[in-house]
Amino acid sequence: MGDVKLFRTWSSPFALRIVWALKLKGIEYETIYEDLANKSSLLLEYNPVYKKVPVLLHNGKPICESLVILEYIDETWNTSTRFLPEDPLDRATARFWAKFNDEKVMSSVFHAHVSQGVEQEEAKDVVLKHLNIVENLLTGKKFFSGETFGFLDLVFGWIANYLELLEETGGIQLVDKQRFPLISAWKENFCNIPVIKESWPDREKLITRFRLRREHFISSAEGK
Ligand SMILES: N[C@@H](CCC(=O)N[C@@H](CS)C(=O)NCC(=O)O)C(=O)O
Repeated sequence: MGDVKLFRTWSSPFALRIVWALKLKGIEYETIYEDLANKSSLLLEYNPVYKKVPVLLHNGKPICESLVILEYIDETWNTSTRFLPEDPLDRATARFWAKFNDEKVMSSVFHAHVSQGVEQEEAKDVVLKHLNIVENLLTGKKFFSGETFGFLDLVFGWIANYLELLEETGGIQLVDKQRFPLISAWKENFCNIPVIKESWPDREKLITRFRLRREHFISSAEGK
């Protein structure tokens, strides 16, 4: 199916979705690691609008935005297991929840991670409200789409690892087994998949990165 290249960073949770998808589909690809402090001219050429990773290059043609890339991979390499369901209503529903994850869940967690005091308490309430919605989505299911792994597991996958590191480095407690039993059970099922298990970035490196992220945001807010 041609030449596949992935522009990513070692830590991006959005890029990790694509790594998982490519590996699960058994697609050979080359990785190009970007330094976001000094973006390559190729990244700027291939993603001139957002200038972000991930970018997938397939036979020289760029595809940007992780959710778009996931769908592209699923449609292009469609002989093996499909990520998205066949039924149009189920597909639309999956896209709705993917958007909810990216626009609401992730952004509320990132905000709680870099805030302090009352602002952090308020931010935490917003995260918990979103996580309750995610918890309900998992009612009666092993994975987000049912018995088998699918598109939404790739989308919500960051919760299985990044979330606890953001909690640890942000001084907040969000997910525990009592409050979120279904997310906790899903997390275990998800992390047991070999491709997922083998692809997480180095834990200590991520902790250092998240500590720096929090310090950076707090000191810039204090400098205002
Ligand atoms: N909506 C984008 C988000 C990607 C994103 O935020 N990537 C970050 C790395 S985690 C990035 O490249 N940031 C560079 C920048 O903001 O300049 C997607 O789903 O692909």
